[in-house]
Amino acid sequence: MRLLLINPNTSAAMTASIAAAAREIAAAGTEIIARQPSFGPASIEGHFDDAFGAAGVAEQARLAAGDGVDATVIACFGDPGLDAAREVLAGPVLGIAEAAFHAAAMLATGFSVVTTMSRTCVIAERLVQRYGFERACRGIHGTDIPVLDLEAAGDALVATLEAAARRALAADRSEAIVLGCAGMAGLARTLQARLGVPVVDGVAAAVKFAEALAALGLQTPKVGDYAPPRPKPWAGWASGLVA
Ligand code: 2AL
Repeated sequence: MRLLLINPNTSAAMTASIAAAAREIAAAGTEIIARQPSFGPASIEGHFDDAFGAAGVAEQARLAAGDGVDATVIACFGDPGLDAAREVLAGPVLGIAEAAFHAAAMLATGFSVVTTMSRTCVIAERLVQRYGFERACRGIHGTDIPVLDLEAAGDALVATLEAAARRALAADRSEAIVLGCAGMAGLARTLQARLGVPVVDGVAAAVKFAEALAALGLQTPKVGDYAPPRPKPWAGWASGLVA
């Protein structure tokens, strides 16, 4: 199957590392097609960044429509542009936060999210509410690690995440950790070995769920809420996308 992996930020290094993590976990027959927006911020760490990330996901989803993509993963923990991508793509579209919450809730009665900048906690909190995981998600914890610092994750950074996860597990009385950034994809196994509880990376979870949904022959419904966008005149730089 062909799996479109959209990194909603414009860091080429992060797109490459997310794609590598996805290829490591993907089935032998899964081709990972990694894309990033042609515009927007190098990392998504707040509402303004998130708005442009969503537009960038919409751009890349629209450009990939008709390319024979079987499923799509949006690899940023805010799941920006998820609904927009579902309107223009036929196959299942999964956000990594959505996938990680589902996986963690299937493993443990309660999980904690350990994320990047504390200011992104509200974005994650709103996603927990949107997806209905208020009972299972027992806490969301910022580490104030900037997203782009994850690209060169050394021992000190991993130790910071481990310490934050330990505090979260104790304070929240939870039994699983969800990593709150696509840039943490390569760290899940190390942290899981150290913590002794499930550590869910949303990129890996979304890739495996996408493969499962595609294998089940399940698609995004093209009626009602996810019907294709209605044709109408567009103005400005994005008009080429809808011509
Ligand atoms: C993210 C992420 O996954 N990618 C990005 O640019 N920002 N998430 C986050 N909580 O900082």
